[in-house]
Amino acid sequence: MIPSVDFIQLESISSTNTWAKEHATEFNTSHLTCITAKEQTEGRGRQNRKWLSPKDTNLYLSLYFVVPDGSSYLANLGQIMSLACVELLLEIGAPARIKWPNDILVADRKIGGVLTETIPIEHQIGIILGLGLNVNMPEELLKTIDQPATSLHRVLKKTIEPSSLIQPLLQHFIPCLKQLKAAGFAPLRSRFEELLCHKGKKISVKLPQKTVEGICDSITAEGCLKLRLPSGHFLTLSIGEIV
Ligand code: BT5
Repeated sequence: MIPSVDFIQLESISSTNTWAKEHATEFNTSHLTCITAKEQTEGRGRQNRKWLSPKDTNLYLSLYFVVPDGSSYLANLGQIMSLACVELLLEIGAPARIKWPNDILVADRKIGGVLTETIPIEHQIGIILGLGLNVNMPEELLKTIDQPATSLHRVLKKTIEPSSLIQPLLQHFIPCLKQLKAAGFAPLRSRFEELLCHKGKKISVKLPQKTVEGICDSITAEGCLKLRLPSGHFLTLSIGEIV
């Protein structure tokens, strides 16, 4: 069943993920709650990195929903958000790709990122799936980011109203979520792999203790990255950051 969606549109807040966490008990758990803000004063990336979130320029969105305790696909939720976002970007003409596990790039520059957080609730897990997507980010601000970054405005040479992307994003995300819940990541695997920006390329992956190098070979049915090492052996990674 496609869940109903409750929309909450906010002006300026610290972070849509933080706000969703703080208000989670107020949401209808049989629905999907979609929270967006026009500005984030403390937008967050992973490992408490900063997500630049100026007013009235980009999309800052968090989805809140619950899944059963012990669900095996928690690590794939961020991946299907990046998959849905890339499908949306392709639809509107931006040649987007996924940087495993869930960054969104256009022409090797970061255009969006996903932050997945969870909260325990009785017999269930509350999921907060945050997406930041640069829509009309000014060039001066893009330059202040400490890695190559881009925006839809730069790629498509036009201004887009960020809120106009919410419905089309959900139209891609909801069927992916439905499929993930019903059959796991396996049916989504090949499309996800097809959209990788590094497939077949030499990459370095930063792990908690060390960095490994190899060829980005494929994605497993669980969404892990299969790396072909210089020795010819394969290493399957469930976490890590391509650097
Ligand atoms: C991410 O983290 O890519 C996840 C970003 C998620 C942001 C959304 S916005 C809605 C929701 N509410 C939140 O508070 N967060 C979520 P990570 O992979 O750690 O990337 C962070 C890094 O990306 C930073 O260290 C910068 O290098 C770069 N960065 C920061 N702001 C950026 C921006 N607007 N566009 C592109 N890159 C950016």
